[in-house]
Amino acid sequence: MSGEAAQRVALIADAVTGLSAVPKTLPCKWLYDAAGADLFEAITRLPEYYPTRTEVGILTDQADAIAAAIGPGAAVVEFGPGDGAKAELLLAALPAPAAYVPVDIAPEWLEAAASRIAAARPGLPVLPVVADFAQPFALPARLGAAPRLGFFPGSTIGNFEPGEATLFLRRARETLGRGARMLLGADLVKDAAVLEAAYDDAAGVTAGFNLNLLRRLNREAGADFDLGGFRHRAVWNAAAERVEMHLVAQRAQTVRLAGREFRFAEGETIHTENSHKYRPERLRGLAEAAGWRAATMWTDERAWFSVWLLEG
Ligand code: AVI
Repeated sequence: MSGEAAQRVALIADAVTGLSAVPKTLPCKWLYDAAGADLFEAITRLPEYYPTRTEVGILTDQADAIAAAIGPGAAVVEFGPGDGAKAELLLAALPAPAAYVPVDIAPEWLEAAASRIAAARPGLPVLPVVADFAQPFALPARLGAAPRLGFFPGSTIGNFEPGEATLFLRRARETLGRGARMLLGADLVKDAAVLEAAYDDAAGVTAGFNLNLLRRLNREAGADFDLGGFRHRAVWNAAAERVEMHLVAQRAQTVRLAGREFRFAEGETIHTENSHKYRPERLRGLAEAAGWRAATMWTDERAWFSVWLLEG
């Protein structure tokens, strides 16, 4: 089976399971088809979406302190590199990095980061690895004994459930090996209005990103969602300390997918994403439960975002 066909089978299986559940849910990883990836890119530039520019601000303002803490000769292993922009910033700050290893399951996404870093840092070995970074994977033998630095920016950790986040950090520690370190970006708990605006922007880009999931199901899973029949909702769940994205049925309706019928009552939702926000002590506990020591946390002047150096 081709990679694309296997993806489609997995998407249909997840959709059937998720739409049969009570309450209905769909895994957020399916938000990122080509259109979804472009929409996410647009989200990172929105005035309301503070995480990207705040994290970039920390990586820029604290570059000297981060570089001093990490030291020379690090092999930077980035989990899900996107366009590689943050790695470019980090690699420019670090003294004599040994190599850059972007890791992603989608080879076409690795290409963007790999070529960006190859152009920005000629002479630096760029060694892409195609793998599901949430699972253990093998690092290129060419890294030799270079000290490993995992890099997981963007608060993507927040899209995992806390138990999954601990599991991810534990596996990353195994993959990186003894003595490795990890630079981790995590969004912090803050005012609900700031959080909800970041996930429900005035221009409607996040709404488009969420609804694109239904478009994808229509195209790749043969579903017949009426996109006008659903509306985007972002809500801060204070008890669980997470922003939730939902698609809310605007009227009672029935949707067909993979030969089945899924009924929606008016107001019923499909829960499409959780974006967990952390308090520093909670994040520290999570890292420690995964076997890391949370050595240093850098933040911005509003304490909206955190960048952590974890030691193995
Ligand atoms: C990729 N991830 C860290 C984003 C977030 O903030 O949770 C995804 C996102 N969803 C809506 N806006 C951005």
